[in-house]
Amino acid sequence: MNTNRKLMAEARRHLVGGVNSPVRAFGAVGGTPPFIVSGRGAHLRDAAGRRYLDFIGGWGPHLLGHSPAPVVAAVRRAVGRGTSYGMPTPVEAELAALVKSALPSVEKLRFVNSGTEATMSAIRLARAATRRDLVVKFDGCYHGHSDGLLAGAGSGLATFGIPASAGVPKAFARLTLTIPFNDVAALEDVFRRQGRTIAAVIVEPVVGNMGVIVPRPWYLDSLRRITKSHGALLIMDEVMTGFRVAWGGAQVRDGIRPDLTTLGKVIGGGFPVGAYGGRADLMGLVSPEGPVYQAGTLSGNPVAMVAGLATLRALAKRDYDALARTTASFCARLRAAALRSGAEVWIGETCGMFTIFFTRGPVWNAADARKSDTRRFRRFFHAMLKAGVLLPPSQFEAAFLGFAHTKKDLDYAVTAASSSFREGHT
Ligand code: KE4
Repeated sequence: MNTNRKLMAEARRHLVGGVNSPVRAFGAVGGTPPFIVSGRGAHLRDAAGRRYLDFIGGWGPHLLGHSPAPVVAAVRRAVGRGTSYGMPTPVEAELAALVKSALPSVEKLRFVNSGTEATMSAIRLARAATRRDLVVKFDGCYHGHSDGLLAGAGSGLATFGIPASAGVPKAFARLTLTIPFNDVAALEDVFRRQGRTIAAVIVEPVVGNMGVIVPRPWYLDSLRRITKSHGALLIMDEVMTGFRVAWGGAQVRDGIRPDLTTLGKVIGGGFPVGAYGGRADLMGLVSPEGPVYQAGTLSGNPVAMVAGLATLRALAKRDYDALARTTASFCARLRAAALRSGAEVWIGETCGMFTIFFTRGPVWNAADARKSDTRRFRRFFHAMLKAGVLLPPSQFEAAFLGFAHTKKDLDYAVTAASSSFREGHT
């Protein structure tokens, strides 16, 4: 039995599915995941010594690539002084100030340990601030695994949500309305019916969790206008897009000012960090200043804060316009390769992230994305893996491209994709 299979057999003895997050188990593509032992730049190495060109990037944190020198050095110094104190440390305010300097809508913030904690807390805050209970989310968007956000679309548009996971009480799911992304009529309809009871709309400003689906040009403006006119808060979930699609995230790039923002992934540089923040009058409702309780033993952990600070300081010097151009030209080459091989694909892309949907497209929402041929994706995924290119193991996930991917890496990926499109085509 090969090394990764042996490791998976052992892992399964102790860990559910052998993993600590479901997508890593390769359920959607089959086979055994590589057990990774090291990462450097855009490459990973598994326990069998195999090297991979990595487009998972830790699911988003590694915009600088793996083990970036300034982050490793900063963490080494920090961890030698201690790991966590349960008391305030200077570095927490330093990182918060840097985050605020990039996102003007964030006047005050709170660090937590994951994107899930960030969105869960932002929703509790929105409900307290508006004294309303309902939350609107979008089909295909994922905001972490808190009960209320594991709700799917009910029978018809804008009907009350139904649980999207076992263990979520119907009563919780009913408080979440799920409607299609990029559909202003559906948004207007839900506000016409429930406007006075909607506390907030939470949105991925570029959807990454259905594969990459970009907003239509007018969509986010409509979202801002409609929420404002009904007294509902707009929560922009930038856990994935924050500090990735632009230094200021999608909100600065696309000129939308949300009431609250959630962050994660990049801001921890690979360490467990999430954050929620926004208007000072709203954040002032959070304990200890206000009645909204939220807490965390390791929130603002100094080692994680140092990793985040070193990461953002390095990113502040990088050229995001160049990364956007690199992403666009890479995706154009993938489209051309697919066309040459006769594979019908739609590629959703934005700076630093992309998804190859095996469908003619266009893909403007989750229903479009679900038309993809997941068997074709599975064959393509494994052909790329055989060539040493590691894509996210699901048709409905974003692939991540960062500052560590060199021209040589991307040339190699295009060559591998050309033959993988052909293989998948048979
Ligand atoms: P975490 O709790 O996983 O740190 O963050 C939840 C979350 C919130 N909001 C957005 C927009 C997210 O993308 C995520 C988490 N993203 C997934 C990737 N699809 C994490 C990967 C995983 O679940 O293992």
